[in-house]
Amino acid sequence: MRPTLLILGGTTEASRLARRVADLAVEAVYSYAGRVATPDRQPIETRVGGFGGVEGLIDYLRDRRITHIVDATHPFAAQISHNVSAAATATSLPLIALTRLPWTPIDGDQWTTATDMADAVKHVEAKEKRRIFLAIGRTEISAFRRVPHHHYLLRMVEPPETPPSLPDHTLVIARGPFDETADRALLQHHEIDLVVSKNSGGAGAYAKIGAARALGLPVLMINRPRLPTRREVSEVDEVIAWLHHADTERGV
Ligand code: 3Y8
Ligand code: NAP
Repeated sequence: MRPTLLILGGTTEASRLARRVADLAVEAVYSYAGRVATPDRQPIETRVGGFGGVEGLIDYLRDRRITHIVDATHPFAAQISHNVSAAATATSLPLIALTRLPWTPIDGDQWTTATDMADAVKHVEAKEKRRIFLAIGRTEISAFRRVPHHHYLLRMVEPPETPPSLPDHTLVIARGPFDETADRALLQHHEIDLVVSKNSGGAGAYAKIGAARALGLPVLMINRPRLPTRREVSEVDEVIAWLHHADTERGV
Protein backbone atom coordinates (compact mmCIF):
# COMPACT_ATOMS: atom_id res chain seq x y z
CA MET A 1 0.00 0.00 0.00
CA ARG A 2 1.43 3.42 -0.91
CA PRO A 3 2.27 5.54 2.18
CA THR A 4 0.12 8.49 3.24
CA LEU A 5 2.11 10.88 5.43
CA LEU A 6 0.79 13.31 8.04
CA ILE A 7 3.31 16.13 8.63
CA LEU A 8 2.62 18.13 11.80
CA GLY A 9 4.21 21.39 10.70
CA GLY A 10 4.67 25.08 11.45
CA THR A 11 8.47 25.07 11.07
CA THR A 12 11.09 25.62 8.40
CA GLU A 13 12.02 21.94 8.53
CA ALA A 14 8.39 20.87 8.01
CA SER A 15 8.14 23.11 4.94
CA ARG A 16 11.37 21.66 3.59
CA LEU A 17 9.99 18.13 4.04
CA ALA A 18 6.72 19.11 2.36
CA ARG A 19 8.60 20.31 -0.72
CA ARG A 20 10.55 17.04 -0.85
CA VAL A 21 7.54 14.73 -0.54
CA ALA A 22 5.74 16.80 -3.19
CA ASP A 23 8.71 16.25 -5.54
CA LEU A 24 8.62 12.52 -4.74
CA ALA A 25 4.84 12.44 -5.32
CA VAL A 26 4.34 10.84 -1.91
CA GLU A 27 0.76 11.37 -0.70
CA ALA A 28 0.98 13.70 2.30
CA VAL A 29 -1.03 16.14 4.40
CA TYR A 30 0.53 19.22 6.06
CA SER A 31 -1.07 20.26 9.33
CA TYR A 32 -1.09 23.79 10.82
CA ALA A 33 -2.61 24.61 14.22
CA GLY A 34 -4.17 27.79 12.80
CA ARG A 35 -2.14 30.08 15.07
CA VAL A 36 -1.82 32.72 12.37
CA ALA A 37 -4.43 33.86 9.89
CA THR A 38 -2.26 33.46 6.80
CA PRO A 39 0.18 30.59 7.17
CA ASP A 40 2.65 29.94 4.36
CA ARG A 41 1.19 27.96 1.45
CA GLN A 42 2.44 24.38 1.18
CA PRO A 43 2.86 22.30 -2.02
CA ILE A 44 0.80 19.44 -0.55
CA GLU A 45 -2.73 19.00 0.85
CA THR A 46 -3.00 21.22 3.93
CA ARG A 47 -5.32 21.17 6.93
CA VAL A 48 -5.58 23.98 9.52
CA GLY A 49 -6.77 23.77 13.13
CA GLY A 50 -6.57 21.51 16.17
CA PHE A 51 -7.71 17.90 15.96
CA GLY A 52 -9.60 17.95 19.27
CA GLY A 53 -7.03 16.31 21.52
CA VAL A 54 -5.61 12.80 21.25
CA GLU A 55 -8.99 11.21 20.46
CA GLY A 56 -9.65 13.71 17.68
CA LEU A 57 -6.21 13.02 16.25
CA ILE A 58 -6.77 9.26 16.37
CA ASP A 59 -10.06 9.70 14.51
CA TYR A 60 -8.30 11.87 11.93
CA LEU A 61 -5.52 9.31 11.41
CA ARG A 62 -8.07 6.59 10.81
CA ASP A 63 -10.49 8.62 8.65
CA ARG A 64 -7.66 9.98 6.44
CA ARG A 65 -5.98 6.54 6.32
CA ILE A 66 -2.64 7.98 7.42
CA THR A 67 0.12 5.33 7.36
CA HIS A 68 3.09 7.37 8.67
CA ILE A 69 3.36 10.37 11.02
CA VAL A 70 6.11 13.00 11.07
CA ASP A 71 6.13 15.37 14.06
CA ALA A 72 7.94 18.36 12.54
CA THR A 73 6.52 20.86 15.02
CA HIS A 74 8.54 23.43 16.94
CA PRO A 75 10.50 22.17 19.99
CA PHE A 76 8.37 24.42 22.23
CA ALA A 77 5.12 22.93 20.85
CA ALA A 78 5.06 20.36 23.65
CA GLN A 79 1.33 19.61 23.82
CA ILE A 80 0.95 18.54 20.20
CA SER A 81 4.07 16.41 20.45
CA HIS A 82 2.68 14.58 23.47
CA ASN A 83 -0.66 14.10 21.68
CA VAL A 84 1.00 12.79 18.51
CA SER A 85 3.10 10.34 20.48
CA ALA A 86 0.01 9.01 22.33
CA ALA A 87 -1.99 8.75 19.09
CA ALA A 88 0.82 6.91 17.29
CA THR A 89 0.95 4.38 20.13
CA ALA A 90 -2.83 3.95 20.16
CA THR A 91 -2.93 3.33 16.40
CA SER A 92 0.42 1.49 16.12
CA LEU A 93 1.38 3.90 13.32
CA PRO A 94 5.08 4.62 12.69
CA LEU A 95 6.16 8.02 14.07
CA ILE A 96 9.33 10.01 13.59
CA ALA A 97 10.18 13.55 14.77
CA LEU A 98 11.94 15.97 12.43
CA THR A 99 13.45 18.54 14.74
CA ARG A 100 16.50 20.76 15.02
CA LEU A 101 19.29 20.58 17.57
CA PRO A 102 19.32 23.21 20.32
CA TRP A 103 21.66 26.16 19.77
CA THR A 104 24.84 26.09 21.82
CA PRO A 105 26.88 29.17 22.75
CA ILE A 106 30.04 29.99 20.76
CA ASP A 107 32.93 32.41 21.41
CA GLY A 108 31.57 35.88 22.09
CA ASP A 109 28.13 34.68 23.27
CA GLN A 110 27.05 35.97 26.69
CA TRP A 111 24.26 33.54 27.56
CA THR A 112 22.43 33.03 30.81
CA THR A 113 20.17 29.95 30.75
CA ALA A 114 16.59 29.89 32.10
CA THR A 115 15.01 26.50 32.76
CA ASP A 116 11.59 27.68 31.51
CA MET A 117 9.49 30.83 30.98
CA ALA A 118 8.78 31.31 34.71
CA ASP A 119 12.51 31.10 35.43
CA ALA A 120 13.17 33.67 32.70
CA VAL A 121 10.75 36.07 34.45
CA LYS A 122 12.62 35.55 37.72
CA HIS A 123 15.89 36.38 35.98
CA VAL A 124 14.65 39.84 34.87
CA GLU A 125 12.60 40.55 38.02
CA ALA A 126 15.54 41.72 40.10
CA LYS A 127 17.14 43.82 37.40
CA GLU A 128 17.02 47.62 37.23
CA LYS A 129 15.07 49.01 34.25
CA ARG A 130 16.34 47.35 31.09
CA ARG A 131 15.48 47.58 27.38
CA ILE A 132 14.58 43.97 26.59
CA PHE A 133 13.98 42.35 23.18
CA LEU A 134 11.35 39.80 24.28
CA ALA A 135 11.52 37.71 21.08
CA ILE A 136 9.30 34.84 22.18
CA GLY A 137 6.28 35.65 20.01
CA ARG A 138 2.81 36.47 21.34
CA THR A 139 1.34 33.62 23.33
CA GLU A 140 3.65 33.64 26.36
CA ILE A 141 4.58 37.31 26.87
CA SER A 142 1.85 37.76 29.51
CA ALA A 143 4.20 35.94 31.92
CA PHE A 144 6.28 39.16 31.96
CA ARG A 145 3.36 41.24 33.33
CA ARG A 146 5.00 40.62 36.72
CA VAL A 147 7.96 42.78 35.65
CA PRO A 148 6.32 45.86 34.03
CA HIS A 149 9.18 48.24 34.85
CA HIS A 150 11.27 47.23 31.84
CA HIS A 151 10.91 48.55 28.30
CA TYR A 152 10.01 45.60 26.02
CA LEU A 153 10.56 45.31 22.29
CA LEU A 154 8.04 42.70 21.07
CA ARG A 155 7.94 40.96 17.69
CA MET A 156 4.81 39.16 16.51
CA VAL A 157 3.72 37.48 13.30
CA GLU A 158 0.42 39.39 13.17
CA PRO A 159 -1.11 42.34 15.06
CA PRO A 160 -2.64 40.95 18.28
CA GLU A 161 -6.42 41.32 18.83
CA THR A 162 -5.73 43.08 22.16
CA PRO A 163 -2.74 45.33 22.88
CA PRO A 164 0.07 43.48 24.72
CA SER A 165 -0.38 43.71 28.50
CA LEU A 166 3.06 45.26 29.07
CA PRO A 167 2.79 49.02 29.83
CA ASP A 168 6.11 50.06 28.31
CA HIS A 169 6.50 48.26 24.99
CA THR A 170 7.23 48.71 21.30
CA LEU A 171 5.58 46.23 18.93
CA VAL A 172 7.12 45.09 15.64
CA ILE A 173 5.04 42.93 13.25
CA ALA A 174 7.24 40.59 11.23
CA ARG A 175 7.33 36.97 10.11
CA GLY A 176 10.59 35.00 10.09
CA PRO A 177 12.96 33.62 8.96
CA PHE A 178 14.95 36.67 10.08
CA ASP A 179 18.25 38.17 8.93
CA GLU A 180 21.17 38.94 11.26
CA THR A 181 22.02 42.30 9.70
CA ALA A 182 18.41 43.45 10.01
CA ASP A 183 18.16 42.13 13.59
CA ARG A 184 21.42 43.92 14.47
CA ALA A 185 19.96 47.20 13.17
CA LEU A 186 16.73 46.50 15.12
CA LEU A 187 18.66 45.95 18.38
CA GLN A 188 20.72 49.12 17.85
CA HIS A 189 17.74 51.25 16.82
CA HIS A 190 15.83 50.27 19.95
CA GLU A 191 18.95 50.49 22.18
CA ILE A 192 18.31 46.95 23.43
CA ASP A 193 20.49 45.78 26.33
CA LEU A 194 19.11 42.24 26.82
CA VAL A 195 17.67 39.63 24.41
CA VAL A 196 15.25 36.98 25.74
CA SER A 197 14.89 33.97 23.43
CA LYS A 198 13.59 30.41 23.34
CA ASN A 199 16.24 27.87 22.44
CA SER A 200 14.32 27.09 19.26
CA GLY A 201 17.24 25.85 17.22
CA GLY A 202 17.27 26.06 13.46
CA ALA A 203 18.17 29.06 11.36
CA GLY A 204 14.86 30.95 11.21
CA ALA A 205 15.05 32.46 14.68
CA TYR A 206 18.85 32.58 15.11
CA ALA A 207 19.35 36.06 13.61
CA LYS A 208 18.82 37.83 16.95
CA ILE A 209 21.36 35.55 18.65
CA GLY A 210 24.09 36.32 16.13
CA ALA A 211 23.15 40.00 16.24
CA ALA A 212 23.40 40.05 20.05
CA ARG A 213 26.85 38.45 19.88
CA ALA A 214 28.04 40.98 17.30
CA LEU A 215 26.85 43.82 19.55
CA GLY A 216 28.22 42.28 22.77
CA LEU A 217 24.72 42.00 24.26
CA PRO A 218 23.68 39.39 26.85
CA VAL A 219 21.07 36.75 25.94
CA LEU A 220 18.68 35.05 28.35
CA MET A 221 18.18 31.65 26.66
CA ILE A 222 15.12 29.63 27.65
CA ASN A 223 15.57 25.85 27.60
CA ARG A 224 13.12 23.62 25.74
CA PRO A 225 10.28 21.80 27.48
CA ARG A 226 10.57 18.02 27.88
CA LEU A 227 9.14 16.12 24.92
CA PRO A 228 8.10 12.45 24.79
CA THR A 229 10.78 9.89 23.93
CA ARG A 230 10.50 9.17 20.18
CA ARG A 231 12.76 8.63 17.24
CA GLU A 232 14.22 12.05 16.30
CA VAL A 233 16.15 13.12 13.20
CA SER A 234 17.26 16.55 12.05
CA GLU A 235 17.55 16.03 8.27
CA VAL A 236 14.83 15.60 5.64
CA ASP A 237 16.88 12.81 3.99
CA GLU A 238 16.61 10.80 7.20
CA VAL A 239 12.82 11.06 7.12
CA ILE A 240 12.74 9.86 3.50
CA ALA A 241 14.99 6.91 4.36
CA TRP A 242 12.75 6.12 7.37
CA LEU A 243 9.64 6.31 5.19
CA HIS A 244 11.11 3.75 2.80
CA HIS A 245 12.39 1.50 5.58
CA ALA A 246 9.18 1.70 7.62
CA ASP A 247 7.37 0.73 4.44
CA THR A 248 9.47 -2.34 3.75
CA GLU A 249 9.30 -3.22 7.49
CA ARG A 250 5.49 -3.18 7.18
CA GLY A 251 5.90 -5.36 4.13
CA VAL A 252 3.95 -2.90 1.98
C1 3Y8 B 1 1.62 29.15 12.64
C2 3Y8 B 1 3.19 29.54 10.02
C3 3Y8 B 1 8.20 27.95 7.58
C4 3Y8 B 1 8.05 28.15 9.07
C5 3Y8 B 1 8.74 29.42 9.55
C6 3Y8 B 1 11.03 28.15 12.57
C7 3Y8 B 1 11.19 29.48 11.83
C8 3Y8 B 1 10.21 31.51 10.83
C9 3Y8 B 1 11.24 32.18 13.75
C10 3Y8 B 1 11.77 35.99 16.64
C11 3Y8 B 1 11.31 34.55 16.81
C12 3Y8 B 1 8.61 32.45 17.34
C13 3Y8 B 1 7.32 32.30 16.48
C14 3Y8 B 1 9.13 32.04 15.06
C15 3Y8 B 1 9.84 31.65 13.95
C16 3Y8 B 1 9.88 30.28 11.68
C17 3Y8 B 1 8.73 29.48 11.09
C18 3Y8 B 1 9.26 30.66 13.02
C19 3Y8 B 1 9.68 32.74 16.26
C20 3Y8 B 1 5.00 30.74 11.65
C21 3Y8 B 1 3.68 30.05 11.33
C22 3Y8 B 1 3.00 29.84 12.49
C23 3Y8 B 1 3.76 30.34 13.56
C24 3Y8 B 1 3.35 30.28 14.97
C25 3Y8 B 1 4.18 31.16 15.83
C26 3Y8 B 1 3.82 31.18 17.31
C27 3Y8 B 1 5.09 31.88 17.88
C28 3Y8 B 1 6.22 31.33 17.01
C29 3Y8 B 1 6.70 33.66 16.14
C30 3Y8 B 1 3.78 30.06 8.77
C31 3Y8 B 1 5.18 32.08 11.00
C32 3Y8 B 1 8.50 33.53 18.38
C33 3Y8 B 1 8.99 31.11 18.03
O1 3Y8 B 1 0.82 34.95 17.14
C34 3Y8 B 1 0.94 33.72 17.42
O2 3Y8 B 1 0.04 33.04 17.95
C35 3Y8 B 1 2.26 33.08 17.08
C36 3Y8 B 1 2.53 31.88 17.63
C37 3Y8 B 1 3.62 29.78 17.87
C38 3Y8 B 1 5.39 31.58 19.33
C39 3Y8 B 1 4.45 32.23 20.30
O3 3Y8 B 1 4.28 31.63 21.36
O4 3Y8 B 1 3.92 33.33 19.97
N1 3Y8 B 1 5.56 30.72 15.84
N2 3Y8 B 1 4.92 30.89 13.12
C40 3Y8 B 1 1.87 27.67 12.79
C41 3Y8 B 1 0.56 26.89 12.91
O5 3Y8 B 1 -0.52 27.50 12.91
O6 3Y8 B 1 0.66 25.65 13.03
O7 3Y8 B 1 4.82 29.52 8.40
O8 3Y8 B 1 3.20 30.97 8.18
C42 3Y8 B 1 6.13 29.78 11.30
C43 3Y8 B 1 7.52 30.13 11.69
N3 3Y8 B 1 7.86 30.94 12.66
O9 3Y8 B 1 7.33 27.25 7.03
O10 3Y8 B 1 9.18 28.46 7.00
O11 3Y8 B 1 11.06 27.13 11.88
O12 3Y8 B 1 10.88 28.18 13.80
N4 3Y8 B 1 7.82 31.74 15.25
C44 3Y8 B 1 10.44 31.05 18.52
O13 3Y8 B 1 11.23 30.37 17.86
O14 3Y8 B 1 10.74 31.69 19.54
C45 3Y8 B 1 10.03 34.23 16.04
O15 3Y8 B 1 10.90 36.90 16.50
O16 3Y8 B 1 13.02 36.20 16.63
P1 NAP C 1 1.06 23.29 21.39
O1 NAP C 1 0.94 24.22 22.54
O2 NAP C 1 2.03 22.17 21.43
O3 NAP C 1 -0.37 22.64 21.01
C1 NAP C 1 -1.59 23.17 21.53
C2 NAP C 1 -2.72 22.61 20.67
O4 NAP C 1 -2.66 23.23 19.37
C3 NAP C 1 -2.60 21.11 20.38
O5 NAP C 1 -3.09 20.33 21.44
C4 NAP C 1 -3.42 20.98 19.10
O6 NAP C 1 -4.81 21.13 19.37
C5 NAP C 1 -3.02 22.26 18.37
N1 NAP C 1 -1.86 22.10 17.47
C6 NAP C 1 -0.58 22.46 17.70
N2 NAP C 1 0.18 22.27 16.59
C7 NAP C 1 -0.66 21.76 15.65
C8 NAP C 1 -0.49 21.37 14.29
N3 NAP C 1 0.69 21.49 13.68
N4 NAP C 1 -1.58 20.87 13.61
C9 NAP C 1 -2.78 20.78 14.22
N5 NAP C 1 -3.03 21.17 15.50
C10 NAP C 1 -1.96 21.64 16.20
O7 NAP C 1 1.33 24.16 20.04
P2 NAP C 1 1.98 25.63 19.89
O8 NAP C 1 3.25 25.72 20.66
O9 NAP C 1 0.89 26.62 20.12
O10 NAP C 1 2.37 25.61 18.34
C11 NAP C 1 1.33 25.75 17.38
C12 NAP C 1 1.95 25.68 16.01
O11 NAP C 1 2.92 26.73 15.85
C13 NAP C 1 2.66 24.38 15.71
O12 NAP C 1 2.46 24.07 14.33
C14 NAP C 1 4.12 24.72 15.94
O13 NAP C 1 4.99 23.91 15.15
C15 NAP C 1 4.16 26.16 15.47
N6 NAP C 1 5.23 26.92 16.11
C16 NAP C 1 5.24 27.00 17.47
C17 NAP C 1 6.30 27.73 18.05
C18 NAP C 1 6.37 27.90 19.56
O14 NAP C 1 7.23 28.69 20.02
N7 NAP C 1 5.55 27.23 20.33
C19 NAP C 1 7.29 28.34 17.24
C20 NAP C 1 7.19 28.21 15.85
C21 NAP C 1 6.16 27.49 15.28
P3 NAP C 1 -5.81 19.85 19.59
O15 NAP C 1 -5.50 19.38 20.96
O16 NAP C 1 -7.18 20.43 19.42
O17 NAP C 1 -5.47 18.83 18.54
